[in-house]
Amino acid sequence: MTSIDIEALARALDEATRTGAAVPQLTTITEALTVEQAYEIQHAGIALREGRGEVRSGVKLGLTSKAKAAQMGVSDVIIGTITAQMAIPDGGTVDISRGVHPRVEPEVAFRFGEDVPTDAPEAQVLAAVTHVAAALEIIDSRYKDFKFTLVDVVADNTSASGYVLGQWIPVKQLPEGVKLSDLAVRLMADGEEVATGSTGDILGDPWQAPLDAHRMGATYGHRIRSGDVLLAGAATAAAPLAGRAEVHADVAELGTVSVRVHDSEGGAHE
Ligand code: OOG
Ligand code: MG
Repeated sequence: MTSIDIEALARALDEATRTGAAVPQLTTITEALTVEQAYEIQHAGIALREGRGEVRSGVKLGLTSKAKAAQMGVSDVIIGTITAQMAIPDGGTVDISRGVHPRVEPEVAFRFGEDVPTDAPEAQVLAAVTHVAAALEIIDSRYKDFKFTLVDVVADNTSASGYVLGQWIPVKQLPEGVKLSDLAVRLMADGEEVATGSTGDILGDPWQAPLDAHRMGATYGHRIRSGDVLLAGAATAAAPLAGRAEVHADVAELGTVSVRVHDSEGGAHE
């Protein structure tokens, strides 16, 4: 058995995240890499960020929509960690100059109001969710051509790069009859409709996301704490950000969330 240098692989991905220079897929170098080792690499990468002062803000799920899984050729839900430094205020600006090939996706986000123990029953997980919002996630695979296996993308912290949260709505204040499982979603870029879908495309129902995050997190070492944000997953395929100036998502009943795009180095993206 070949030994795998978890720290070295985490450092290589971390370097790519900071410079915008893509790295080869880990699985082309280390074929035998397991999902468990990939999550260890992911956690080691987060530790590097924390060493630079970043603060964990929650978790995200990926590959939760059929369109997305098909786009990436991967078919299992994955979990990653987000930090407060990845957050961009609603209407704020994202600088994509250090991105490899950043993309944006319309999502639904949840917020937890209490810690959730790993052995909590489903009802307790759901009861811990206090708020919901429309969100944009910015993803950016550190691998060349945005190509990866499940193991690769797990090690790469599920391509997490940035996120924008719309107005938080207390779950208890959602109008009666509003079902999160069936809200229209539209992704707009510079006045052009680039994708449409439904919140039902997120795991069939976004309310499945807290349960999956809890289950996956218990297995792979992601705790859910009070105040955590959960990015539930994309409702449509992702759209490239390069060359765009303004992007927003409209989610029926939840509202609009927007971001301006700035490329301070003039667009040397793949
Ligand atoms: C993996 C991350 C996918 C989502 O919402 O499905 C993701 C990728 O496509 O690079 O964040
Ligand atoms: Mg996403």
